[in-house]
Amino acid sequence: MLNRRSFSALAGVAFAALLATSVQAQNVTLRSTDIHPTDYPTVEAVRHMGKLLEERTQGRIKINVFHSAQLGQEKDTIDQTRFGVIDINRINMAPFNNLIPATNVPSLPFIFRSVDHMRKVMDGKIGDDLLKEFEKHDLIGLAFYDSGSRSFYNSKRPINSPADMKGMKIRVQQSDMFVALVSALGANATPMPFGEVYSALQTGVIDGAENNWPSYESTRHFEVSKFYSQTEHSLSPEVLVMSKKSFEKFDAADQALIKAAAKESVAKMRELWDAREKASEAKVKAGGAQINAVEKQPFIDAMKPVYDKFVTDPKLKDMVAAIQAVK
Ligand code: GTR
Repeated sequence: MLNRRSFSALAGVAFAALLATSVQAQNVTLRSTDIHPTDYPTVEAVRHMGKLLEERTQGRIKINVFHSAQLGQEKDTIDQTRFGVIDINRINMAPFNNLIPATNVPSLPFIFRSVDHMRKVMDGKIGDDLLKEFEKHDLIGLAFYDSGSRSFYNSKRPINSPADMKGMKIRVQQSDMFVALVSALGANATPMPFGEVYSALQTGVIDGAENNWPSYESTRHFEVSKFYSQTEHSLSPEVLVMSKKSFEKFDAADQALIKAAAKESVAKMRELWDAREKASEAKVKAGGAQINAVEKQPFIDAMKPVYDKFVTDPKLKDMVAAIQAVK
């Protein structure tokens, strides 16, 4: 006969065993966030990931992408994702810079020689190691997406050398590294959420900002800030992260499916991105943007202090060297 004590001990063991054998998820729709509009390549790529998951789980797992910042501006969505209120977040590396020091490295000015170099680095071991960094912060790093190259644009004049930027008020992402990058050029950095930039440009609160072709175009910033100078100073990639809380609700097989679908969406993203970049460039030109090429070396030299300030940790120094060594 079981006495009361051994009965409750047994019940405890049985309960623990039940918890350990996680039940296969049924009818789950993951909430994913993106600040970009519905037709933007990042939004479409996460939808593609959702389609793959839906097919492979016979409809058990789906993704609903909340585009156009419906769930908030990037910086605000980080904690919501860590807490599991948002399941998936497509976000730039920059808003993570202050929280996760290693994310500064791929955002650094002129760290990549070309888009191909960036893709090779982010697809390889350096990228995989960086994805793991997110786990310490209650997030699962799923994949990196491209973000083209970021250049300065403003409403005053074409920028040909750092001296042309002196005293200009330039909006940056909410990252100390980006503040330092703009300050190194003698301009005044104004960190601000993406969604506030159009009216800040329009009202003259800021003189300019920096971004890639598709963002310059989709936000219509070109209407109020027509000088786009191709400094191409940062290739800061996008990252796709998942809430660890949400991820751990799935069994190992589903977790593997989620990771695989995310990785597979990268190719789709790149295909869409390459086409969108060209289309956006043509659209802003037709819309009156004045584009100028820029000699990069003076900008590379002026931004050197950013490395001195943000790459002090030996691990980050190694990471910079490893990136530079990728051929
Ligand atoms: C875009 C990027 C966004 C965000 C935005 C910004 O290029 O895709 O994730 O970082 O720039 O400047 O805030």
